[in-house]
Amino acid sequence: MKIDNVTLYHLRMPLRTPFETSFGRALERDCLLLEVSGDGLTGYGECVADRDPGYSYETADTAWHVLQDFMIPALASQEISGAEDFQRRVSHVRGHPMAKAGLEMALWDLEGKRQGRSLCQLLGGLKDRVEVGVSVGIQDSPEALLGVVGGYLEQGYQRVKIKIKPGRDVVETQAVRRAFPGLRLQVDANSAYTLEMAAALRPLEDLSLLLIEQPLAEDDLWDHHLLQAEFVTPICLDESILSPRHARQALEMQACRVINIKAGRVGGLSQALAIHDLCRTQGVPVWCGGMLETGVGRAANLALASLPGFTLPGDISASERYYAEDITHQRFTLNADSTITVPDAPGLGVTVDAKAVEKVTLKKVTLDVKREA
Ligand code: NPG
Repeated sequence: MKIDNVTLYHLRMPLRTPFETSFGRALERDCLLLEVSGDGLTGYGECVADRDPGYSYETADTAWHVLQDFMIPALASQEISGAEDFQRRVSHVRGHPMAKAGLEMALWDLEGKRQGRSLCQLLGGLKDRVEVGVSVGIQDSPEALLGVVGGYLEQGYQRVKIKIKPGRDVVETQAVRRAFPGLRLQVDANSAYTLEMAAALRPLEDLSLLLIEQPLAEDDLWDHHLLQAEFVTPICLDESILSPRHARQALEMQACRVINIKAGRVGGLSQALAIHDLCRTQGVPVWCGGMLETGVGRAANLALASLPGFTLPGDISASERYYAEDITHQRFTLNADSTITVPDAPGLGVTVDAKAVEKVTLKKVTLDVKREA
């Protein structure tokens, strides 16, 4: 691939309904859209860094800075041979996995379009539809939560994840379990507990949960190990796993029994693939996490989730669950069996709606990529 230029867009998308997690309540979702031109083609990527550093230290503004000043200049050359070459070029940038992942995604899209192959094919995905679930934010009361969960079940979602935080955990989860005894249910704490506080979560053990996601701090693998040793319910790590190395160490340390894979969090689809492969060899189930992506990132998540090791349903809901107006022409809809169909057109398999992008763009810049002789 020869890259001519990269356009960065900082988008702010209004959410259809507010989304509350243990780190805050969001009415809008920021992200960066990356448009990479080269070889007469255009590839798109989504960088999932948000406005605030709540989920991770990265924000849309830090990603903008690091992309503009360090990563995009590192593309200067005659040829980029693929994701491995890309990772090598940006290896001098410490951290900032979401920024890396956004740019890598655009290169995959470009490469897929060049070869006439879908991202699913490039990654080695096997399924043409993937099982999905819905992630439900913290609600004002257990009654309100039951109403929201019931609504999603009516729409056909067969797996539900509910967000929890200290004081808004056991009663809420018990209420959902009582109302929906056979539901595939899991909870997500987004790092809100300490090991001591997590003792309060013990009653969750009786609720046949699929997993408890990221109860403790992101940099605390060891306490997750101690907690997992006490719990029969599998602990799933999300924020703690920023690289294939972390995944290996977490498994060696028995800090979890399941891993949530998000390409953004781990520095790109190539790194997500490496974590998938590692977990698959060890028989550890993985599933595809979500970051309230637009149609661009959602397409990439569907391709990733089509890999054979993704044996649990992903946080990949239908487009209409998030945005009244998405930035792709394609809308992802839920099939009757709680699956979403994986795009099969070249690259990400979606086309970007320039008018829709314009409406939600806060700022935009086009950066020329220097050609080296
Ligand atoms: O369906 O995309 C989705 C949302 C899934 O709950 C979800 N994502 O902590 O995993 C998470 C959470 C999140 C959303 C994290 C936005 C960061 C930003």
